[in-house]
Amino acid sequence: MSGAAAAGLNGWEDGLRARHLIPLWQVMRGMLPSEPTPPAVAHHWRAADFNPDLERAAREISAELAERRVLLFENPSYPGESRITATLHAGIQYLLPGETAAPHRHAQSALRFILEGAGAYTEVGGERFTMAAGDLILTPAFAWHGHGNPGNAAVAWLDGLDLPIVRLMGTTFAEMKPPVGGVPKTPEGAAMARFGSGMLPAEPQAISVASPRIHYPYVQARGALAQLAKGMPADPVHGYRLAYAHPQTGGPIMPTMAAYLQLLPQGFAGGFYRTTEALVFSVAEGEGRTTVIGLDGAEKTFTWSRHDHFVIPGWLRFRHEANREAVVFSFSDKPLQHTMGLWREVREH
Ligand code: GTQ
Ligand code: FE2
Repeated sequence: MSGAAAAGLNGWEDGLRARHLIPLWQVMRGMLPSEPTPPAVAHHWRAADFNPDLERAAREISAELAERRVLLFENPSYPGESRITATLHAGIQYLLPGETAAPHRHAQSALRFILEGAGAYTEVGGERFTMAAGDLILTPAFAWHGHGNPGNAAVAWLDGLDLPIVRLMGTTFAEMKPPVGGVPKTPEGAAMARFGSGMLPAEPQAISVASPRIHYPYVQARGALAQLAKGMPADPVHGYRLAYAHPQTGGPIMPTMAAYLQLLPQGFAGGFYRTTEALVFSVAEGEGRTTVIGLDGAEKTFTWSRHDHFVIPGWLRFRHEANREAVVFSFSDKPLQHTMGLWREVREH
């Protein structure tokens, strides 16, 4: 093509842009890389680093004023975007004895993995769920929820929300004031009795997209892992890993987020692995390290212990090792990927 013709073409193409028309042939290669190139990076937040900041937040910011006293984990690749990966929001919520966080509801789904302190509660859809360390408690989309700590020790938990997904779809609705007369109450223990014993209501039930069980106590999940670790072979990548399940479907607990609890036996040296799902990890017990290989081939090793958090964006290679027996909680965006036919994994060992 002659220079003059190219210039004419460029002039026309620039003109198109000014009229909000984009020539796909200029941008298509960038839209269709041969494999995922996540903008997010792997990152590690040490409990020893952020714990003093939670305490300072507790001194300086009342839970009432804050509505939710949360320190968010923001991915270094997304400054100002309050997200830990492209799709997920994560942070530590902290509540002092006697504090409450008023009920509200929103389109976003949430999960809470309890780190510290017992006796606090979350109220979901009018039912109270009492927290113990290591429990998982869900807040399905649009369920009324508030938190309270009537105990005598501070409580902290990991919040995981699908906020960036809902933001992307432009479907955020929220109500910050409960209806007059309050949210209708259900007695404590009802959800567990109906959905959490391995039995289900015998009469036909509508199946909600989120698990109606809501509460997954640590004693049960941890006990199952301990039992498996006594005699079953460990998975070469994940050690002993169980997924929290929707009791009626056997599928993930929520339409956008899956969650797992895994035990890595002492001396475990996992094989390298990658998956399209982005994973946020919370260390419940023990010590170990996770090695991640970035897109640029650079290797990072996170040496972690209890209450540390780290994120592995999708499609980065990683492996876990444990010096001492470790139990690690994680959550991800797998269900949405699975629904869209996008989820993949590769085991490299
Ligand atoms: O506890 O209701 O981390 O609404 C972000 C938004 C927690 C909550 C978060 C929320 C909450
Ligand atoms: Fe909320």
